[in-house]
Amino acid sequence: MLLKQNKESEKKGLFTRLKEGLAKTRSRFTQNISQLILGKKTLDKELLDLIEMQLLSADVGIESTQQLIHTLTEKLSRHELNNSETVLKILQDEMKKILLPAQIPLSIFSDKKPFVILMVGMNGAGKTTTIGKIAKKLQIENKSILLAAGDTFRAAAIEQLQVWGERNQIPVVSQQSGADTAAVIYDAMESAKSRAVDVLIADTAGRLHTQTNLMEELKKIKRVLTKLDATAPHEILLVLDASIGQNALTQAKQFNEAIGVTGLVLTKLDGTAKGGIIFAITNQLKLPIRFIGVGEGIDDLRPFDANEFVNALFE
Ligand SMILES: Nc1nc2c(ncn2[C@@H]2O[C@H](COP(=O)(O)OP(=O)(O)OP(=O)(O)O)[C@@H](O)[C@H]2O)c(=O)[nH]1
Ligand SMILES: [Mg+2]
Repeated sequence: MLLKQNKESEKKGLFTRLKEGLAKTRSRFTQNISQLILGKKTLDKELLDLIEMQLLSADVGIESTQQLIHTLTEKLSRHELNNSETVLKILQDEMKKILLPAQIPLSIFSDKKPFVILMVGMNGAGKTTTIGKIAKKLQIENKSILLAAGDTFRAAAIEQLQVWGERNQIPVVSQQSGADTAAVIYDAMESAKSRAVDVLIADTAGRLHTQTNLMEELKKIKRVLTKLDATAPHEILLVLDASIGQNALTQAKQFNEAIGVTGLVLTKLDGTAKGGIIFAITNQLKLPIRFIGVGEGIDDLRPFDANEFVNALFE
């Protein structure tokens, strides 16, 4: 009984954090829409036009906006929009429908030993810190973990991972700065195999996507991993900074074309009013969103839940 209560209050606490994390997007996006809808006495085409404008200016994207407006327009013509609350409810339900296909959590398959996660993304997106948070979560699930310090370009990057690893008793395979990334990751993979480690998470550098050699390097890492396990890497996680809005979409397309992304992490949703980008990302990329980041703490990286996300945007 007490355990159940604890679980309930824990869940409530996490939802509150999610709500807090999404405060900026809520205050400049969904709150405006709610006010528009609830403040309007007549539910007509004009109202839908105003909603459409709000959606577009919040980076929701043309496709998702059209989908949302289309549903509302149909219901309006069928006289099914009786009151403001209904409009708001239908809008939220449609938003959940758009996001639901992206709600596929990361699963670690135990027949892959190690299960290899390759972390990619532009510099500053949040790769290294996200590795720390994911590793902690997996450690709590009793999985053994090894990290590969594959970002050998930034001098501080290797140390950042080493310090973190020491603090959390998670081993880190590294070489000196400037070393070949693919070689570091290959070494780490050999080591993970010989130690029968459950999960290997490999960090990489994130230089500008206009420099084609980053993509070439990532391809090389993939090839090298395949030599030790034909099915590796088992997950290529692209970390995207949500606060860059539409640019995140462009980046994602480039990474996906070059190396085939299998999952997304959307970070820094807490620092931005551009949270609407998640609709455009889901609609256009059709990739699972494994985690969303709404702050710097470990609990601020959470598995993506479409219902919870939309509820937090409107509450
Ligand atoms: N507010 C907030 N900050 C975040 C989030 N995720 C990451 N950060 C911060 O973003 C900054 C950059 O994160 P890193 O993990 O170093 O980014 P990176 O992708 O490894 O960057 P490079 O190593 O330069 O390629 C750090 O200060 C993180 O604490 C998030 O969800 N919310
Ligand atoms: Mg890094």
